Amino acid sequence: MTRKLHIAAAQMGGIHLSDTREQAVARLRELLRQAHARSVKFVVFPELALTTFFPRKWYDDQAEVDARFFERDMPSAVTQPLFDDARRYGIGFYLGYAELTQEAGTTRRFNTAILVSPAGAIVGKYRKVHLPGHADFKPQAAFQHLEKKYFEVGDLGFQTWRSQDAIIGMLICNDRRWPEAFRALTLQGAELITLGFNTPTENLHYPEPPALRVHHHLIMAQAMAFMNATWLVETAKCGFEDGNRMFGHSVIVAPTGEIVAKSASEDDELISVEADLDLAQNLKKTMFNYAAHRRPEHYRILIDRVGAEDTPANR
Ligand code: ING
Repeated sequence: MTRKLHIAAAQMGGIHLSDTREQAVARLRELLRQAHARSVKFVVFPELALTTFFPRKWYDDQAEVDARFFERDMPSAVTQPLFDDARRYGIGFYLGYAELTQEAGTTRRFNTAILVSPAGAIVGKYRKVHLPGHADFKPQAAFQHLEKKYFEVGDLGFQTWRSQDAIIGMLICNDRRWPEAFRALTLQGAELITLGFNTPTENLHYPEPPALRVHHHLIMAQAMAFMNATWLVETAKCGFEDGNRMFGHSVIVAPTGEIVAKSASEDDELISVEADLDLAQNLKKTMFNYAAHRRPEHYRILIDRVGAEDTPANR
């Protein structure tokens, strides 16, 4: 008897600076309603799903950033209706948002995702480890990418949780460019990895063809799912946000590395698949049987070295 879980990526179009949290939550609730209508049981919402991608802009006043873009409570009065709907439908979900918290008298700020059970309880939290971009203002750049300014590096590591008869792991956006993150989760048995993203169509550093950025996104998703023998749901917030474009191409990838569902728009759009959670069994017993084939005694360099160090001239 194989374990089936009807999963979905609930892609969002842009959220503008003038949009309210209530408007964003209303869109998430509509996507959840559509998911329920299709008998979906688990939904992955995007990264920073409650606000515009604010790290594209420099703000001098941190108090303004905290007030406009961060959540102090989750759920809050504004997001509670989403949790209530999910509980009523019996749907679990992943939600990305900007987390502000007080820990030991210090204000901490993270790019966060939570895993919520069909009972509406938060069963897991992940704080984004791989923060791309920069912390300084780049006057020459068409837009900024200030995740290193607004967020701390996540302090919860790469964890997995059992929920809905599956072992689920969470990542966020830039994490999908770092194979170590997927291996850390699947070494804990992750069989469904969830990832929300907000990826600019343009590269702020150099004129990279937009089609090439999408190509990178698609090959990484297929490769990471296959090489880690896991289902992978990657959900975009995309389209135009105050004139700044981000690409869509939300995908659901099977452990075989095949894209089994992909969004066709840059708007709010639900894509779903009845996933066989046991599809990876053969891969895990043979090709990607970690215990049989991995050789960590030769991997020390992966832990001991951060940046690349060129081979010595005399080698
Ligand atoms: N966005 C982008 C991402 O990793 C990025 C940032 C794009 C970094 C392209 C490097 C190259 O998809 C987020 N939010 O991480």
